[in-house]
Amino acid sequence: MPPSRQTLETLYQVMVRIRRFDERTVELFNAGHVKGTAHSYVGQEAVATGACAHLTKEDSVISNHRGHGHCIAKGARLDLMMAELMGREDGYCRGLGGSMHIAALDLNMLGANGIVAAGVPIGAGAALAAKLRGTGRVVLSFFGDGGANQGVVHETMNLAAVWKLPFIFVCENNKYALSTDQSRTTAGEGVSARARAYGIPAARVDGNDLVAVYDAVGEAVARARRGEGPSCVEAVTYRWGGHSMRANLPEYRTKQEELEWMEKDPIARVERRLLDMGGTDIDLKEMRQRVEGELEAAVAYGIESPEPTVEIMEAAVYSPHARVVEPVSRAGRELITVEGVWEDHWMGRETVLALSGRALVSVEIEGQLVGVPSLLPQELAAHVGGQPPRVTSLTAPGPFCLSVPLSPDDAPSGRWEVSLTPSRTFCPMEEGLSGDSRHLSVQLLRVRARTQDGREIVKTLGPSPIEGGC
Ligand SMILES: Cc1ncc(C[n+]2csc(CCOP(=O)(O)OP(=O)(O)O)c2C)c(N)n1
Ligand SMILES: [Mg+2]
Repeated sequence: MPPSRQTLETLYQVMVRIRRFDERTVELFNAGHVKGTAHSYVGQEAVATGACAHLTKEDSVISNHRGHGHCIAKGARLDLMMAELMGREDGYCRGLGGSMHIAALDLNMLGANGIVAAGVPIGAGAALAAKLRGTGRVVLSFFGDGGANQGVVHETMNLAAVWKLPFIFVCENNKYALSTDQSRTTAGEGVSARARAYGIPAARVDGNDLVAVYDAVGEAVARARRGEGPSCVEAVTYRWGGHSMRANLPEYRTKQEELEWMEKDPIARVERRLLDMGGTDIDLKEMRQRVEGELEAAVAYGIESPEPTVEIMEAAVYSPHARVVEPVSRAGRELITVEGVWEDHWMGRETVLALSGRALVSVEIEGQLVGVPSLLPQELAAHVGGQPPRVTSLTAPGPFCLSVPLSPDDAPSGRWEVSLTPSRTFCPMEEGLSGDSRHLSVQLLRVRARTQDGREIVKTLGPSPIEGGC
């Protein structure tokens, strides 16, 4: 059934929100506010809007790299999206994901995804969960014409059909994958023909016509809710901008082609429909102005939001280590995962001091160990000039003072290199540590070098220096 005037007005505003959001994003990207990169959805607004119009909050959507329109159509907040694009703490993913990883789980927006077509099997997993739990929810996955050629799309079509999943494949065929024309990469008649080969009903529609998309996806959603299985909708459309805001690709489309598609502007088409249904230019203007106000507030929200703290970032990078026995390593030792990480960490933190200039007779290094409760003298070895470990005297664990005698043979080139290396592997489990190697480090605080002529050169270092010179 075609949408009513009221529905069309609501959908018109969604389309304008999408367009203005991405037009503003380009400006913010050029001004350095939007981090990483972003892919504009301008030109394709009818697809996300018409498709998501049939979904409830409980239904899921899974997106791809060109995901802003999908998020907005699913009801995402512009301010949280803007903050995310700007890498700010108040963003949907605390500023850690950026444009290509926006997820709004409260809306069952399961995430954008930078891996082409990766959302398709994940979405089918969500559809399988919905089916097994009998929730009556449906899942809709967006992917591009380039994504359609990924193997996972075929695998997913096969299983979705076999298991009759409540799943809708929405392929946005915008004619290009990066700079490559679809005709150069796609055999046969494209994704809808392929879906039919798996017994999945498929429609190829004008993706710049909101009502055509609305009708086709409406049927697909109804079929999924009846328990009859997946459908595929291929929406033929066009992106007005370049592949991404950062992409610097050679010319691959003609100006004429771009202009022809801009004349098929999906928003202008809805405006004409609304005017035919009795709407006025004033109504349209009011709706656009409302969007403008919301957008400006969203931009201000993003700019005012703080950058995520190191604690937020760390918490997203590290996860608790599971005690898993790994196969015997090449060195013939059996390491559990955490030991491997720990050992690797030590190796990565080898600290080198480069001293040059006068002839030195000794160097004393003061520092502190972080994350290691105790250390025996022989466990922290000093190497001088790449020679075998040198016996050193180490006083006190925690803050330590390491004294290294030197001889002229150690630095024939006049450059003295002293590196500190823990000489054994630390097993956090055995030492009663938490198993979290994050805070393990050797920090150097001060170096005192004694010269042959009896002088002392002192260099005070920062809390975690790698190199210091006297
Ligand atoms: C698995 C994988 N291969 C390649 C890329 C690089 N890449 C990013 S976007 C893109 C083109 C995708 O084209 P399409 O699916 O048609 O989506 P569109 O950009 O046209 O919306 C490619 C090849 C990637 N991100 N992931
Ligand atoms: Mg494409």
